[in-house]
Amino acid sequence: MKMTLRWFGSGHDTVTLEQIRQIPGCVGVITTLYDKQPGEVWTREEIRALREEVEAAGLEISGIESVNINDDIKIGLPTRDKYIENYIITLENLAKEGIDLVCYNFMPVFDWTRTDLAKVRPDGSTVLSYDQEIIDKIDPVKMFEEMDAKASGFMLPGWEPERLAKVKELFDKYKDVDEEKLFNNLVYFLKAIMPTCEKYGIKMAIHMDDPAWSVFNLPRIVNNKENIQRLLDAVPVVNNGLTLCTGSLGSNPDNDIPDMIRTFGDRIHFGHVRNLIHHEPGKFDEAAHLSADGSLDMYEIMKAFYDIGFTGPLRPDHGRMIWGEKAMPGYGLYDRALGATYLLGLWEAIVKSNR
Ligand code: DNO
Repeated sequence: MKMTLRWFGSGHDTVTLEQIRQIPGCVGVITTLYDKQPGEVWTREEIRALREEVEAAGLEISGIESVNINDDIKIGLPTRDKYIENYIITLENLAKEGIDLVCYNFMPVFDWTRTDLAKVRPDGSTVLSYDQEIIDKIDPVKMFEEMDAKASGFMLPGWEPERLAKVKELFDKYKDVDEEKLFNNLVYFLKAIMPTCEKYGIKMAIHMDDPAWSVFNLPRIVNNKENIQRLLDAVPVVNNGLTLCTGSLGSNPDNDIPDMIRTFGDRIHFGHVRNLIHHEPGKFDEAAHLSADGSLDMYEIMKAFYDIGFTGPLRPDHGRMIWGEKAMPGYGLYDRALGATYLLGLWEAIVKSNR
């Protein structure tokens, strides 16, 4: 396991590479070209500049999160082939710069969804939270404005204003896309890019749906053991793999995460580890990484990663906002650094007790 931290790039992130370098045991960043629109080609020069910046700080790029997928691919429009071609060029350019891990998601319209980005916990920290009852009352067209208004001036990952300015049109474009179509469109995309991934050794790591159920009646297909297994079987090459995200899967208490980690084994290329507190079905708050602070057992999760011989990058996912930090919701330095240290502590204990 390789400990990493997500970094949105200078100009977007309040956290610096120099700070990340000082988190003990953190060897790399998971980053992106944050200004790119889904479907745009990433040039080799742009990727190289990013890589050189990260390496100059004594870190590596351990993977990209995300190269986002254009909606035309998810919808299955004839224009998808052009965007897939662009995606392939981006993958080749990444590979030529030594990057071999790409996280992406296949959620229609909205990426991860929350109803509160700064819910106050009893200790004064703030966290992201989700309440299905609130979602049921929101007009989806207003959803972007709501998220944007709560984001303290930060652009949230996967919530590109340019794309979501046309959210009504987007919903219309998805109106005939059910789960089966979305699944087939994902398989079409994967089959088209796999030869390139196999040639260059690129691991594609799909992110789980967050939360792990349909939001605004949009289809969602990557959120439980059965549908994830179906996806792995539909394109049965190791390069078609997963970002195992405990916070996303864990939003549904029926998901047995350690069991899923052991089941998917070497198809897991990237780990997102985060804790949350379940209140009732459809209602949860994010929490500190510590097992005792939430509903997930971090020891069992890390042990499952150990048992599958996981060697890929793993990162503490969303943290609480603590100690007065002002940063992108979920992505402050302090609590994620605490999370990284805690997860590394669990890992050390697991490794040593297995000697
Ligand atoms: C939110 C993240 C997601 C994730 C994408 C992956 O904080 O978990 O935005 O990066 O869904 O494509």
